[in-house]
Amino acid sequence: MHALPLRGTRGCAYRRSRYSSPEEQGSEVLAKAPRSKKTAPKSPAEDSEFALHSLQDAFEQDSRFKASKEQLLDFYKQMLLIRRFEERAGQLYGLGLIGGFCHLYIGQEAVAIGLQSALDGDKDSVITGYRDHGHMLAYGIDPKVIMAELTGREAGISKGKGGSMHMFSTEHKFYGGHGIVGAQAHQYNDDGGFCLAYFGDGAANQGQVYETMNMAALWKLPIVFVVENNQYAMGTAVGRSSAETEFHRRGTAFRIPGMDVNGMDVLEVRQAAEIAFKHVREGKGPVLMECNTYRYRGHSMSDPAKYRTREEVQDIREHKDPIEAIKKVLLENGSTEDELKAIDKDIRKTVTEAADFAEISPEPEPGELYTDVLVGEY
Ligand SMILES: Cc1ncc(C[n+]2csc(CCOP(=O)(O)OP(=O)(O)O)c2C)c(N)n1
Ligand SMILES: [Mg+2]
Repeated sequence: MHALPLRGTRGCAYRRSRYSSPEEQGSEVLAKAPRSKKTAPKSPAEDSEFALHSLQDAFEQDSRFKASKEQLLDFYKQMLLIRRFEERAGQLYGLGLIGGFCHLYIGQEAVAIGLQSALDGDKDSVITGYRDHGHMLAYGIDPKVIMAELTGREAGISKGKGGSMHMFSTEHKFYGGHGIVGAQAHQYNDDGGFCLAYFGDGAANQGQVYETMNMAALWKLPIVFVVENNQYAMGTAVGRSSAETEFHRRGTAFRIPGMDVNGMDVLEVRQAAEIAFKHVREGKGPVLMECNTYRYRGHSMSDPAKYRTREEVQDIREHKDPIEAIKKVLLENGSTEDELKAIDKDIRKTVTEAADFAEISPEPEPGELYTDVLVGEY
């Protein structure tokens, strides 16, 4: 069986060498480069106070978000909506109602919900790869519109032209839904917001990711890079494709602080979001966050996932499932099984309505092929 690290809960493994704080490095460095905290360094290279582990240290001191009962319920509902939506999407694909590719987000729900629940919807933007249904649902967008997109209908969020892989909502500052993995960085608009740029463990091995990190750090761009490490890139396990499987360390060369997060725990992800988002909002430059998670289904609907054992998946489902984890917290906080069952029933109804809507909605007119292909501004 492939040894799954599913890290994020272990102690901080950063080496405190030349990137340690001046206090840690001793008086020699202190004498060389005392810097007033008020003066922003011209470039990251001049920042003698840079510490790769700085955010991780703060995170590990208090790594779980203190959610109110209402917030806990909200996280549960949103994660369950993604789960039930994706299960239904899988069925619709099986029935031939979804054409093209279809990549499900089952197992990874805590990542999108933990992070996006901390965004400022008026300012912050999101960009991601093709495994994007969950990120769209995290905005609270009507599931009908998303399901209609999957089935290529006019009522879909990209008017049926994007399908599963290319969903956009400029209204929500959600810029995709991209097939070319790893090219998901976003330029600074000087609007006070920041960009959450998701990519996978496989995408993280491409050169342009590091070109992007270099420029983002040099220009101190407000961006949080999130590696959704779901342990596989198509059929290749991380350990077989990545020389450095601790993706949060990969910003070291650019002086981008890293965070190692348990992506199966929505409260941890949300707490990490609080710390990382504060950092970028304060103009301190990019953060590289690794969320350790797992996808239960194959890479796409056409992948039988023969490269791993059923036991491996079952083990994660039984012991690490993000929805079961939040359910446990809710039950400990006074929710009842009946209450949670009623929520599930409601969500199933919403998803059935979305699927019915998608099935009966008309397809776009052929003329739609020529609209929104090139945009003047966005
Ligand atoms: C630039 C580029 N190279 C290769 C591909 C083919 N491809 C599609 S998905 C994928 C694996 C991506 O894995 P990962 O980044 O871990 O994302 P996950 O599917 O696990 O969410 C590859 C190599 C592509 N779409 N774009
Ligand atoms: Mg992956």
